[in-house]
Amino acid sequence: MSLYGDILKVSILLCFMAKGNKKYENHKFWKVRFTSAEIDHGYDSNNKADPYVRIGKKGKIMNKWLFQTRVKEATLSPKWDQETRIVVSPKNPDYIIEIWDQDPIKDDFIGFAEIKFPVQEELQHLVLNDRSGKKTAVLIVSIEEDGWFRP
Ligand SMILES: [Ca+2]
Repeated sequence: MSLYGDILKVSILLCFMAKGNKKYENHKFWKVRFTSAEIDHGYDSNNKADPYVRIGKKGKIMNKWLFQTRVKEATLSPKWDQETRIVVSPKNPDYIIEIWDQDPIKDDFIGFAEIKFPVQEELQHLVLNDRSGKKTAVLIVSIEEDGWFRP
């Protein structure tokens, strides 16, 4: 009884595993490194900004934010050198990167860029625009493939 029971259990388990793997079929890890930025003009009274970057998955209604850098205070040439690893599904290849200026009450939006995976160039000079399409910053970001995602 126990042998057949075990075979049954193993079969069910394998079945679930196959299903689980199928769900994540062709999902890849990507390493995203935020190096630095050059911001075109100031957002604070000192004519500087306190910039940080965030990356998220583009959504129909809301973006899902996955990672945010530290805030660099009073600079238009922030250097973060921070890295994150994200899992990208081929069905949802659209991501968004934003730069914000941190403020005590309400942060100021500086600019954004959209990226689509797979990304071809490893080192990217991303031009970020404000919501009216005017260039506000250039972001140096390195985006590279980092293997298959195996849950
Ligand atoms: Ca500020």
